[in-house]
Amino acid sequence: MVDDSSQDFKCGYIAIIGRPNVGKSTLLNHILGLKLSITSRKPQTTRHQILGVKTTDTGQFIYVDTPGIHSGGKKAINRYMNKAASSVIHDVDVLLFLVQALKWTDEDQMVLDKLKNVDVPIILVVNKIDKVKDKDQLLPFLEDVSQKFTFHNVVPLSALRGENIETLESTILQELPDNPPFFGEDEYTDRSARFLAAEIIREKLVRELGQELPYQTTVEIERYKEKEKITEIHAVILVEAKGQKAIIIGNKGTRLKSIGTKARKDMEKLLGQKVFLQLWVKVKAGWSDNEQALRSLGYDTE
Ligand SMILES: Nc1nc2c(ncn2[C@@H]2O[C@H](COP(=O)(O)OP(=O)(O)OP(=O)(O)O)[C@@H](O)[C@H]2O)c(=O)[nH]1
Ligand SMILES: [Mg+2]
Repeated sequence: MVDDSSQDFKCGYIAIIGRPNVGKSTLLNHILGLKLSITSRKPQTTRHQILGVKTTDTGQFIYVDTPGIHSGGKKAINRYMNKAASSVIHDVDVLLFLVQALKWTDEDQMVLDKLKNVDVPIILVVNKIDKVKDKDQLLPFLEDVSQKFTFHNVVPLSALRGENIETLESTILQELPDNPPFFGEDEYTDRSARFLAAEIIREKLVRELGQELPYQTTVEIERYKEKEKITEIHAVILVEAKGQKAIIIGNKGTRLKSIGTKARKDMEKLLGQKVFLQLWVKVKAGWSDNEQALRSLGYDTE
């Protein structure tokens, strides 16, 4: 008998777009059921495009998490992040435009203006509905935002609590083209374990540090060696100035130690293996506003 099961199979790319902090990475992690993309309460957490692949019986969803599109911030790193987000807009099959319930800002409008002349179906995802105390306010907001553009669909949900996410996934499936799967069944990202390890450290930094400092740090993996029973990782946290180094190290090294312990635990969960993590802090002045330095640190600025 001929196996024609692949005929009904759908596969395509879905970009998750929006201003910083609306919950793009949280949504991706919830859909995948694992912590792939780093998240925090602070805006501008995600810096790179990252693919998250979910395969079901009926389709393969290739999500692209992106950095929050933002105004202000004139450094090379800001340009890099905005470009990393904007560059995928034309190259996907579906766009998820994330906003926060009851909160429409100038940056949301800026993102929508970018999306308006794109020939890709756009699903408006209204996130964080769990924060809406008075549910009567939700409907007028949904009506109001629906007027702003002819969206293919409007889906209110909570990425954090996992409310209404199945509705979103079935809405997306309808928009995906007929294709065989592009990725293997057990593949869930295009990123290396080395990249993910650096991101985990950056998440702990962003979560641990005050408002400004996270933007001035990046992480470089100097050694990544998989041994039989343990993975050995040496990482350097790069900062812009000497004072920042002292803040990260903390009193008697306590802050760096806590960052290292938390990062190591997450890495062990992700890799399913013991990790030996060594962390250093180094000053590399001006890295965030220097295209060449960014490139050497693995930011693809082309
Ligand atoms: N209450 C609530 N909080 C949420 C929800 N989704 C995300 N958050 C929180 O919002 C904050 C930002 O989430 P992220 O997923 O990092 O947001 P992002 O859009 O990826 O942000 P950038 O990477 O900076 O662009 C985190 O503190 C999340 O826990 C939600 O549905 N409800
Ligand atoms: Mg993010």
